[in-house]
Amino acid sequence: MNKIIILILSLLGLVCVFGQNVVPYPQQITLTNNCYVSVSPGSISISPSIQSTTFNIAVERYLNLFFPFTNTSSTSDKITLSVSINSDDETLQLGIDESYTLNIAQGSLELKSNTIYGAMRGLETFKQMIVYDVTSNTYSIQCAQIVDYPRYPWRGIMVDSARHFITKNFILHIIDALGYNKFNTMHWHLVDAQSFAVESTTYPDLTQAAFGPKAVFSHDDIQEVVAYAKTYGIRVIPEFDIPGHAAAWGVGYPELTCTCPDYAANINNIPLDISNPNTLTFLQNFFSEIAPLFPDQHFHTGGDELVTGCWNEDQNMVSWMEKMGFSTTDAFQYFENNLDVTMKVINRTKMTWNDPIDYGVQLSPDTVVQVWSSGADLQGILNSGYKSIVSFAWYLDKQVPDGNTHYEWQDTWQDFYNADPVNGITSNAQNIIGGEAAMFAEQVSEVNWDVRVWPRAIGVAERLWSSQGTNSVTSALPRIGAFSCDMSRRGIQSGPLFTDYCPLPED
Ligand code: CP6
Repeated sequence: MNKIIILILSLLGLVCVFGQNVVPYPQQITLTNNCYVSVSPGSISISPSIQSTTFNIAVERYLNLFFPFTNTSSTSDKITLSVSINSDDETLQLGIDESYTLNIAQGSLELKSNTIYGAMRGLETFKQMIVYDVTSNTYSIQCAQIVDYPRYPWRGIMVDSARHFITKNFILHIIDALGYNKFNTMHWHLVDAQSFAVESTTYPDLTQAAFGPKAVFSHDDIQEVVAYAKTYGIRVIPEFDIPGHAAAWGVGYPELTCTCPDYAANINNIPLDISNPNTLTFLQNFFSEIAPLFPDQHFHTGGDELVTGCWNEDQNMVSWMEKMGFSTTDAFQYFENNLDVTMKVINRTKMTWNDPIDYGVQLSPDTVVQVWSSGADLQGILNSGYKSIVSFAWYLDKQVPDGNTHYEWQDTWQDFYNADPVNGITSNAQNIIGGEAAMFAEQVSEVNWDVRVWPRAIGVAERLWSSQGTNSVTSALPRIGAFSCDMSRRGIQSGPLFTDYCPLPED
């Protein structure tokens, strides 16, 4: 009976939210007409083929997400989602297999993947396939066959907890939202000019530059964040932004940073004093302490917006560069080379922003370069053979991206959605390994983080996961709108894209 009502309503166009609402849109989705599986709170159980504590956490999470409205008008037959996972290898690293297939038919729900991480992506899709109908107060899933895998292996958001401290709990909340969007990378911009919020046992005075005694991530906090992220298949990449943006290092250890009165008005301008060999030793010791907390292979060392004018004004730097016969570019090169040695010591692959290359510095060929400047720069960097992460079109702190014709309160999500990494790229596109939206947080704290990031970053999530041809703003609009509503039901303050009705469970 309910099925008939649903069918009639959908024909009338009153309900237009069936099945196709998955975000990011799957690579292949074949829907079966007039076939719906009725489900209701408590009717679905999940049976994985392997025993995995990590995956079980994801299973429990999704069982709690399937039915936001519990006071429904009907019950339905019990049904099991059988999850078969080929490998119990839980290694989480760049390029892991995140593919899955989902088969939804009358009396049979099947999810298949090669890894627990693929199965997690499939659970998210399955959750999104469960559609609540507000009129009949029932849930159903349209029968479908889904074959899905990501377009890019690196899909991230940069979280800046240095401009405003973000509590550990809010970091976990951010990770929830990333997982819902099938992002797999949290790039954690931990230290910048304004604060140093990472506990160090080797150099305890570093946290003199924290905003306050509670505004510090302990080693335990970091381990908890990394472990939590793993239950979503999310890698956590730390960034320590050097040699520029380094003022915070100098609060507890003044000998580490430069003195340049002409530039000091902007705290972002203060770089490390690299003329002192102790600075390099200090960094190596500190990174050796911190790296084990971040098991991912990649380690971001910033490199952006170095103010060489400050180097040219600092007495120690000036006499050292003279002694070495170094230009500021040579000095920068020397520093990046030294960081490469440190990366070998801590067994990590370096990642930087594109700026060293702009300065004429040669990065080691395995460096992952995150491009925040422009597509023209990206093309050159790809041609030089560097694996690249695209960010320039996805600056969440800019109210309106360059060339934008929309207003913040209307359609800026479209600019994020339309920014395909390969736009304007004519060669070596295979060196693009993904992208990241960046939330630099000078004017963002926990108060406005969600609404500044979402729903715009949903567009980035789809751009990085879905096929290149999934690029119609018109067809994405109702789908992403419905998903944004779904996120708000899950406690993420993601705003609407257009007029719609998004009742929350407590309404
Ligand atoms: N902070 C740091 C920032 C920015 C960068 N690095 C930034 C600069 C210009 C824009 C957005 C962000 N706030 N450390 C550059 C990567 Cl438009």
